[in-house]
Amino acid sequence: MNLKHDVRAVARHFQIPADFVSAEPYGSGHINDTYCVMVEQGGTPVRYLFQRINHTIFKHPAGLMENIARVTAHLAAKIHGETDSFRRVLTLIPARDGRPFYRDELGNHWRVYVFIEKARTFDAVESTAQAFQAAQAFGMFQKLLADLPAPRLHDTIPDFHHTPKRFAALEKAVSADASNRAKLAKSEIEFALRHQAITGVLLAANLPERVTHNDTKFNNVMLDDVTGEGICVIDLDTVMPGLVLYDVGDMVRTTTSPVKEDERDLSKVTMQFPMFEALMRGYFSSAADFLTPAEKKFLPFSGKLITFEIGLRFLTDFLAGDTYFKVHRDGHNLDRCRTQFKLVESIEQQEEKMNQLVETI
Ligand code: ADP
Ligand code: GN1
Ligand code: MG
Repeated sequence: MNLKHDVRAVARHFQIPADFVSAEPYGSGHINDTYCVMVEQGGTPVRYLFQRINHTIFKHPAGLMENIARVTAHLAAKIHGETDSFRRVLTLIPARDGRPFYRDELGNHWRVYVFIEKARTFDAVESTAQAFQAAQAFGMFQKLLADLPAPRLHDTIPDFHHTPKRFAALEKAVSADASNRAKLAKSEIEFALRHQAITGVLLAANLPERVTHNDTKFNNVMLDDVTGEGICVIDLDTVMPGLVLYDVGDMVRTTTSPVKEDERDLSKVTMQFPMFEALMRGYFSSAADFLTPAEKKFLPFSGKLITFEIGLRFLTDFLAGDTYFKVHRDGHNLDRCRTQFKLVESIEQQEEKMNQLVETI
């Protein structure tokens, strides 16, 4: 297969005592370039996960990797001795020079992880048990990182979840209309403008800053093939100081609708209440002891806000000409925006019931 990058050459720069066999593009992430690499170690095939960090989006890859090295070391120390501990946290393979990444001659930054075997990610949720497991794993991730020693982690993308700034970026993209696409997204733009009032709510609520994941998409947790357990939280580029509600909101966004983020049949997009309930129960099973009453109160709202925020980002990128998220077809970002806004509506319709549920858990 003809790959975009010479992964075999990259592999030589990591501490992998084995012969390179093959590499293939892997996963469905929107940001990095991911490869599954097969090597042969003493006659046995072994897989590794290679990633090229998107440095257009992550401007300081070395600082980002410093975050990831600290976070994974902290998690590994905490779960040391548990069954299967080596599958419960991402493990970085150092480069030959001992750093947690390799910078190639083109300026690309590469990292390598141990491949988590016998587990997989899903782009759409299939059962309440999966929703419970994902939320429990993300809650545990936050809990284990609550005592990460100083210094503060780097902000890998400043204001990542600053919804008012995301809203302002949309307004700018609408007036610039760089790709002459605003006429194709009239009702979505109107929907966005109608919802401006919700953008500043969490920022005004004076909630505690914690170490959070910030990209808790359902496909960023690996579920064990045999037990279904949420075994490992992955995609750590955005682990940085944030609000736990950003994580909860993104779980609600990606784990309550039965279809993928880019589904075109909007009649299928809906916030399934049993999935929300499973998420909340899973999240409380690991996070209940550190949540404050104010954080708890905003759990359902966070689902609406983060779904709206990502919808804004898809719409902004559509208007700007698809410069941020990887797209695979015309109108892909607009399709993604539509599912998000449909989900916001579905959450609005059920928000009272969602609030009532949270009060009873
Ligand atoms: P992106 O930022 O582009 O979303 P991810 O880090 O989420 O990239 O990786 C993309 C996909 O690769 C994941 O959804 C997952 O299926 C797979 N993956 C990532 N890390 C590992 C790993 N250590 N072991 C096995 N699979 C992995
Ligand atoms: C991106 O990397 P990935 O595909 O897990 C994005 C998230 C969005 C998500 C939408 C760094 O996540 O913020 O919510 O797409 N990551 C970054 O699917 O922007
Ligand atoms: Mg991902």
